[in-house]
Amino acid sequence: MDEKGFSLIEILIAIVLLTLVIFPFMDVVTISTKATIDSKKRFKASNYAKELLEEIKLKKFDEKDSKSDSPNSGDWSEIGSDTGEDENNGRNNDWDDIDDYYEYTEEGSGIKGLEGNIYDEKFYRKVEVKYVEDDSLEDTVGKSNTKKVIVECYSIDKKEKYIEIIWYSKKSK
Ligand SMILES: [Ca+2]
Ligand SMILES: [Ca+2]
Repeated sequence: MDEKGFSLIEILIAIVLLTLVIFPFMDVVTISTKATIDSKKRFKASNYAKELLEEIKLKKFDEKDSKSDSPNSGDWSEIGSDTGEDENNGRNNDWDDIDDYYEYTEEGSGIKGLEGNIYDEKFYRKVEVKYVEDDSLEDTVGKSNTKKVIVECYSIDKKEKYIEIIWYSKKSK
């Protein structure tokens, strides 16, 4: 055997050792790459959800909420968009109060801008709006001076919910 070269056994041992060293490392790389992609997606999703909530926050508490009259809880409108208000005209054109966003969904389309233009097909948002008890914030069947708004953002490929933001809008009598 040539003392200066490597024997077949030595080469085989070297390959086995390299494999043992490299493979776990590759796993780590794969996992951390996945984690990075995931956290980037989560970051995007949370921004989309916040963006929509900020839009909702700019709206009136209720359809009947105006400066000219001062309605109390019994006079508030039913949850949902109101007569003549069509989402297809763009959220910003027709929707003027918080609960117009009731059951809003971008599932099947993707993130939509104010005028209905789709700008990210990898995510979608959903909104729920309901009256809750003013003090306990528990769900209520009647009307109250508090509305609960839930904005969620999902990834379209995995149907996974990335974020859910809850906001309570309170209207003093
Ligand atoms: Ca409205
Ligand atoms: Ca409404």
